[in-house]
Parts: sequence; C-alpha cells; structure tokens
Amino acid sequence: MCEWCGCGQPEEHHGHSHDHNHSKIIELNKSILEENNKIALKNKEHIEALGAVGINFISSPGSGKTTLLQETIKRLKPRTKIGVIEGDIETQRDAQRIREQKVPVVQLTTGGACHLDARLVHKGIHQLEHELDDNNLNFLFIENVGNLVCPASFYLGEHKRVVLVSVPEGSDKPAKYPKAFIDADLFIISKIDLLDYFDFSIDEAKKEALKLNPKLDIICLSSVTGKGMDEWINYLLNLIKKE
Ligand SMILES: Nc1nc2c(ncn2[C@@H]2O[C@H](COP(=O)(O)OP(=O)(O)OP(=O)(O)O)[C@@H](O)[C@H]2O)c(=O)[nH]1
Ligand SMILES: [Mg+2]
Repeated sequence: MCEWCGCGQPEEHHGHSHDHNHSKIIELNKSILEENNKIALKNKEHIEALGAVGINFISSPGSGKTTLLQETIKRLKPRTKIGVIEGDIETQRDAQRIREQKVPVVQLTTGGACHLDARLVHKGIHQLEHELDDNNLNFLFIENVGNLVCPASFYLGEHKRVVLVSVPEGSDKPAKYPKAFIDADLFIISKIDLLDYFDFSIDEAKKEALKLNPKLDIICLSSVTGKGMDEWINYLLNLIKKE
C-alpha cells in the first residue's frame, strides 16, 4: 500500500520505495511532484498546440462528472470541437458513454492508482491525436479518477480545474477536503434537483469554499433538469472567446 497517497498501489507505482525515513519520503514526494509538474507543463504546451483549452474535472466517485460531460457535449458539439480523456481505476465504461456521442475519447485506466498523473495524461493526449481528423480542438476535457483527495495534488497541464460536489455528498465537503478547492478555478455544485431531499446548504458550501479560495467561481447545476447548464456553457464558451 502506498502510504504517501493511500492509493492502495504497491510502492513502485510512484517510482519510490517506502523503505526509508520520513525526511527521505518528503524529499521523494517533492521530487515526484516536481517531475510531475515538468511533464504537466509539456502537456499544457501540447494542449495549446492542438488549439484547445484543457479542463480537469475532480470529484468524489459518482458526483456526476461523466453525466455533466455528456450533457455538455450535447450542447457544445454543434459549435465546438471536443476531445475527452477519461480516467478510471478500471473499465472503459465512461469512455464508452462519451463515445456514444461520437466525440474523440481515450480511456486511461490506472490499474489501482487513485489519480491521473501528468505522465499518463501525456500518453492519453498522444492516443487521442490518433482519433482526431485534424490536430485541432477547442476543448480537451479530462475526467479524473473519482477521488476528492489525491487528484488535487497532481497538476496535469490543464488551464482550468473544476471541482464538483453533488448535493447528496453534503455541504461540509469543501472544509473537509480543502486542497481540491484551494487549487481549483471553478466549483460546481451538482445534482441541485435533489436539494429538496438532502440537508445540503448551498450557502454553507459556497462560504466554506470561498474561505479557502476567494477567487473560486461557483456554478450550481443539475445535469438532469438542465438548471444552471446555460451558465456553465457560457463559462466554457468565454474560455475560447477570441479577443
Ligand atoms: N439526480 C441527479 N442525478 C445525477 C445528476 N448527475 C448525475 N447523476 C447520477 O449520478 C450517478 C453518477 O453519475 P456519473 O456521471 O457516472 O458520476 P461520475 O462522477 O462520473 O462517477 P465516477 O466516474 O465513478 O467518479 C448516475 O446514476 C447519474 O445518473 C444530476 O444532476 N441529478
Ligand atoms: Mg465518471
């Protein structure tokens, strides 16, 4: 078990051994993240060379990332070019859901690791290029592995990081999982069609998230009813608006 991120992977997964003292672990963790960041910056250049804005979706399992992507693609596909990288521990299921909408998609499976890292995404971008008619995209959506902890530590080269919390999860999540919010650009409160059935407080979630990151944009939406989707789509379109 990797004690560094608790991902349940053997220690080789992060390229380091746990047979050492604490300060060495900190040093190694630092160098792993530095190495990751270097590759992530290359990914960013690569995404820009495709003409795209890269968006990394982070949330707990089941918060509605893939459903939101499906609804987003429905609305944006007629006017923009979209590519998707799906990250999961196992299965091709999310990629299959996206493929049904006839957009280029690559499924990355981590085989146990609880997050995507820049090296894996680098591979994913190359695989995705094989699926493109021309090397040209407006958006590259990256759905991270469902987990509100570890993905927050790994920059993938994205331009915007979106963190989701769904209504059934509870409005205490920003305070309890701060890193995911500190480094995010946009906080989406998802499944707002369920507000009548859960004691979720939008005010509390917003307040706690803004305390951690005053620059955070916040959108409340439901992929099922479509409420809030226009605001989300406008947020995305503004990212690719040419000056
Ligand atoms: N009521 C309601 N259900 C939703 C909404 N969005 C997604 N769901 C449901 O929530 C469940 C999980 O949705 P997914 O989109 O698969 O969630 P995910 O975040 O991609 O899950 P992982 O990839 O496993 O982390 C599915 O049963 C969806 O139909 C929503 O806005 N409202
Ligand atoms: Mg999913």
